[in-house]
Amino acid sequence: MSYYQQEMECAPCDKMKELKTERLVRTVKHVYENVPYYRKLMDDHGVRPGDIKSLDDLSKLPFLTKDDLRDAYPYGLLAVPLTDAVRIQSTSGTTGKRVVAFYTQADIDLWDECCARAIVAAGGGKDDVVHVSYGYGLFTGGPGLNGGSHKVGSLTLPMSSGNTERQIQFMTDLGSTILCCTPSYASYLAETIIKQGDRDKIKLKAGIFGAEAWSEEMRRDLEKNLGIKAYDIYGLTEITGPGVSFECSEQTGMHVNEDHFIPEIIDPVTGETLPEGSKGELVFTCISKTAFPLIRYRTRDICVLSRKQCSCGRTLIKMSRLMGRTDDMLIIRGVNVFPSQIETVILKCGLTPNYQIIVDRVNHTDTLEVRVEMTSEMFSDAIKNIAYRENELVSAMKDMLGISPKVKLVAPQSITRSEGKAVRVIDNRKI
Ligand code: DLL
Repeated sequence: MSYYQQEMECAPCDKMKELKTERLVRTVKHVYENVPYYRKLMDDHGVRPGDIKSLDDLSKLPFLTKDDLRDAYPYGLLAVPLTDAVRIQSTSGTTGKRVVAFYTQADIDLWDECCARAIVAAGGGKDDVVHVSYGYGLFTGGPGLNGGSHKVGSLTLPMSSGNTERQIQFMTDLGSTILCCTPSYASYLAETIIKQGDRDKIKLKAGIFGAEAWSEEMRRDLEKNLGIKAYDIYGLTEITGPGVSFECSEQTGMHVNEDHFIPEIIDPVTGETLPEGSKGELVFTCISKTAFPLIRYRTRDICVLSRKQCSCGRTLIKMSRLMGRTDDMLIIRGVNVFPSQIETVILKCGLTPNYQIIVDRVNHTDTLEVRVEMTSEMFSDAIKNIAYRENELVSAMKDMLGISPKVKLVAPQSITRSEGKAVRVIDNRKI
């Protein structure tokens, strides 16, 4: 293994446990002593730093939610003097108060480290040209992968998102080998590369895609269309940004950087900690950060954790591909529907991942409409085929979801492409 931090990535279980315990005990003491918000929360919960002696004691600590972050906005959860913080980043959320996260230089270094692990796991090294098309600025995607790429020693192209023609020009001129962006933007880039006849000019070998839900079918599409191996990467601003977990060559879930972030799975309704292998809400505790170390933060993301041995040699626990969010689950006429299920059906039926889900309420009844773009070949086909394909999609979606949506095939290029996170769902019931 090439990268110096690989030692902890492959650490024996007892060594990792020892490190995590020591860091947990230290972090709990740190927040209790330095953050009045935490002190009150823990006091109200009847728990003192001295009660936390082992990893089993983690469940004694109270949860933290996005509401706490909003209540404490902007400085209420800062655990170091402001003069020690060197950076803020912020969530991409569009509703309510933004959430801001703070970093000391040491926090940035460990974040870079986490992203470096992701790049190395995707086969990156000093000879690579890492093309970062995640947005830069308050969004963590650009700065995170940029820092990781520097740490690995790759040549970094800080492209940010947008200006697709220029992206492709740089990609071909400078021989980008690893593309980092959202899967929806990767899909748009692939579409444009193919349309411009530039497929043979690109030298990409890998993609590091995350920040939004994507399916196995989308992975296969991207791998085929760009001639790459596509790796998932996960993270959230509150915890650090991208690199909380990352995929390796086995591509069966993402290794969590658990020497920095302890994951748990809980029942989202009762808050009870669930055993390994259960599906539930992911909760993280930061154990090595200093400026903004959140304890038992409820992510609202749904997945499964597994310690099954990985062929890559890493012993870091794995989280499955995200199965949705507790808050993006749509309840349509009482049935739970995740946008990712709809995407799976669309791609299985040979269509492109350009779709939109529109939910409404008519006469007190929920309606679900899925607009899917036709491919250009379909568009030039006879109209009767369109009705046939729509019915085919309705029936496949009914099998997957248990309810029948209305499906409308729309003209190619008519659904707005995203350069960052795609907006897939328009829920008019909430307005
Ligand atoms: O999206 C950080 C990031 C940047 C991750 C670049 C990966 C790559 P936020 O804007 O705070 O941070 O959004 C975090 O995005 O709670 C998930 O719901 C979702 N998300 C992140 N990665 C994935 C992924 C960044 N690989 C929220 N698959 C998280 C599915 C993801 N959803």
